[in-house]
Amino acid sequence: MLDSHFKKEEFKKAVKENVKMLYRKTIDEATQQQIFQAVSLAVKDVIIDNWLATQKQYEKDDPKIVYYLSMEFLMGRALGNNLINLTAYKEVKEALDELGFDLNVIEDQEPDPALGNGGLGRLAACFLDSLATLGYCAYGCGIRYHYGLFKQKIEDGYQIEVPDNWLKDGYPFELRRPEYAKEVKFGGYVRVEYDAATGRNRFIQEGYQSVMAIPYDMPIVGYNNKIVNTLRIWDAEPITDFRLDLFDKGEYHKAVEQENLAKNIVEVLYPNDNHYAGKELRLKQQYFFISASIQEAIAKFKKNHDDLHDLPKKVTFQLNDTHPTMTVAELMRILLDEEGMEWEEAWEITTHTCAYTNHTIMAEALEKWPIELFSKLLPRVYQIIEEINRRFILEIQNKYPGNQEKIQKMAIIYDGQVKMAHLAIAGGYSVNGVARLHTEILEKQELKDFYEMYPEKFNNKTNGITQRRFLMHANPLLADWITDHIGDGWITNLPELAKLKVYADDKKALQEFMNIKYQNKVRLAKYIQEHNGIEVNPHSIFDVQVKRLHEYKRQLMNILHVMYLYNEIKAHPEMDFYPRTFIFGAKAAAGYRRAKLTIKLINSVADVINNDASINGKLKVVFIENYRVSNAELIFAAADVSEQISTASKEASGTGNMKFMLNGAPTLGTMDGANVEIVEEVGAENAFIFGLTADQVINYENNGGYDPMQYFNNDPDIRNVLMQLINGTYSNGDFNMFHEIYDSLLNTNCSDRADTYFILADFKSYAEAQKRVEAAYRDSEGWAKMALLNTACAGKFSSDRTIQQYVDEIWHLDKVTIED
Ligand code: GLG
Repeated sequence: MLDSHFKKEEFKKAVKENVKMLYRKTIDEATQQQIFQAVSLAVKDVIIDNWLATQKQYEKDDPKIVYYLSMEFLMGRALGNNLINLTAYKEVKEALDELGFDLNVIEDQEPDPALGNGGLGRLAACFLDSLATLGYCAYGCGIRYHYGLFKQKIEDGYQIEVPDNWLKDGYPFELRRPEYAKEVKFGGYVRVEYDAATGRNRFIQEGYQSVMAIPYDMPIVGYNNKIVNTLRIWDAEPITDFRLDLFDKGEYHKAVEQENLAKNIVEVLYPNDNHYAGKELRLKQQYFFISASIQEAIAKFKKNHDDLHDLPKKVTFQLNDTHPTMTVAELMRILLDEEGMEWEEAWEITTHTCAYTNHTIMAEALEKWPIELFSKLLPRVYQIIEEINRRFILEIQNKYPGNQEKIQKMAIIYDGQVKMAHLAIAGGYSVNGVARLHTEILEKQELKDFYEMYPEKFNNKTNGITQRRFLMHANPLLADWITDHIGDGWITNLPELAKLKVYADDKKALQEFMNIKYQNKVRLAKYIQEHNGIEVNPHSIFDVQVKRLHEYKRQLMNILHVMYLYNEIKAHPEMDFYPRTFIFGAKAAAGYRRAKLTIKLINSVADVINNDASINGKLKVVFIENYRVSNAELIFAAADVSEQISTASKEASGTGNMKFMLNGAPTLGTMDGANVEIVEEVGAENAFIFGLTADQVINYENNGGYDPMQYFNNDPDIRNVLMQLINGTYSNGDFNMFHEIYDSLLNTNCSDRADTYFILADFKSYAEAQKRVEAAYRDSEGWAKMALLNTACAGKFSSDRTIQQYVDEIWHLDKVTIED
């Protein structure tokens, strides 16, 4: 494809032309940002041809479409990834070299579109990459937040949130599509009108406010197949055609409100991961993008099909968590009110078109909306949900006559609240978890009643990641080395990595493998030096935990263990200790106090340890500021040890765990989420597993009997570390600074049970697993083998595999190829 689309000289010319057209400058006068814009436009030009061709092919083939509906798409930078998928990366690098520019530096000019928080949003981005690469017709549908996830600054060890104005220089890869604008209505009331012609009631929303949803399209380039799919994110604009002269003074005020509604609605992404805040604006955001997306999907369907009863044959709406669950009611509204269908037929269509993915069992993440808020904002949608609920309760009563408890537990509306997960399950044909263990817990525990009622709806889809970004782009040295040894089939067929197993005993290959790791560590060390001013030793073990900061992920256990190691080194200076660098990266939700205090603790411990000359650099602690997709790529490539230490049962899957594995870092972790399947693939001897099992944790939670104080009383190491939280060791003598953390582990004067996440229960087995890591690392050949086997066994964790399973078992899409 390169030959037909990419000619180096033409490309260089295009860049020069773009600089001239855009900035009235010659290329040597342009800033790096301007070069980035010019290069991106030249790349977009190539993409647009493929984009058009793809749409033509779709029109011709009329394949089934999946709409992946998600409040979050954590895309990361597009330029490098697009070049990789166009198979033009190396050529463009050369072309830019010849012009006197460094592609890496140009890539660094791109803002990191952070329209997501963490795993859920990044999964959506990986899925889009795989859908395009596998040749399936898919649209991502989301929101064009003007401010993505905040940028994190660390000041005096504390997290400071800085707004992320990612659109300030203009984003070259997006395309505004005003011709597809949709009106979305909020508030007002529903007038019921009898229609004599049909003998039915009509429901008309009146006295509402509305906004226009304007789509912006971003191209999603498939790997080397000319397919370009679309991520469609909706912006909001005020309805412009209101005539001020028609408004008397009172209504002028209304018009301004309408304008503000548009401004506010897409302003900012809520910075919560695995936690639901229950804000009205969030509910507005949900309905805004769902209404626009579903209206558009129906309009598109109607363009070339005349019977809406065929919708399930041609369309699936995949709900990424409960955030888009409004889809069920909005689709019903359109079918009933706008298409004039009867309830039964509308319900039949809806329940064969919607499918729901659950991403967490954390109770605080479950969305429940107060009836008053919901019905006021969305009066007609609420009526429909009431009717869905009424019929659903009848169904429960039919199945379990006289069982009031079932109704209490399963109703969609109960106790003054609308329960979005229940609506998603009742209103769709599929419910999936994101790793085998997670799906089992849903079936046996969290969604037990629903599983009993609809076992056929439940299925598992273990998450995956795209190797195009997280190996090819993130780790070019390793990618090339792999291709030299086993060919490049792995780029679109990751299980081919298994061919690397023959090198597990090949000394030369192992040496090369570890040498690449070393070079990646040097690259990261340079980044850390530049960004943190900390010098780290690339010969030390790089032990990494990067992910959102959350108590269940237990960054706290990690740093408490670092404190323990430091105590050991101080107490036994003669002890043989392999140098370690503990690397953290994590954003905490802006309102999550305890998580933010944990960041402060990590930085305070880092301060003390990094400045203690007496330990001869044996221990370093680094907190990487503003962890995000772009620096994640550097970090995964450089990691020796992958910390996946969540309380068993709490991490639904994890995807960072897979990125580390792919880049040759063994997992140090609990039997949680997809760690279970990672260990199954690579073998327990090539991972470091510790801690309570999910069953043990659930058993404590259900039956009680956990007493953290017992560890404090009986274990002097643990006691020492905990006392250091309140004796000023890491707070310049301030006893109070970390008292809350101490209390959270031991005291029940906090609202929740002490040590909710079983840190003290797992501490010793974690420390012991860390000892095994050290011993294993000392055997450099054994370690190299383990690292290489992790890469070789990562084949299962491609999002290509995950998507193929969604296609085979849920979506049933048709494969498309672009004809020349
Ligand atoms: C979740 C979970 C992760 C999961 C991710 C993608 O916490 O364990 O890997 O979604 O399914 N709420 C999340 O970010």
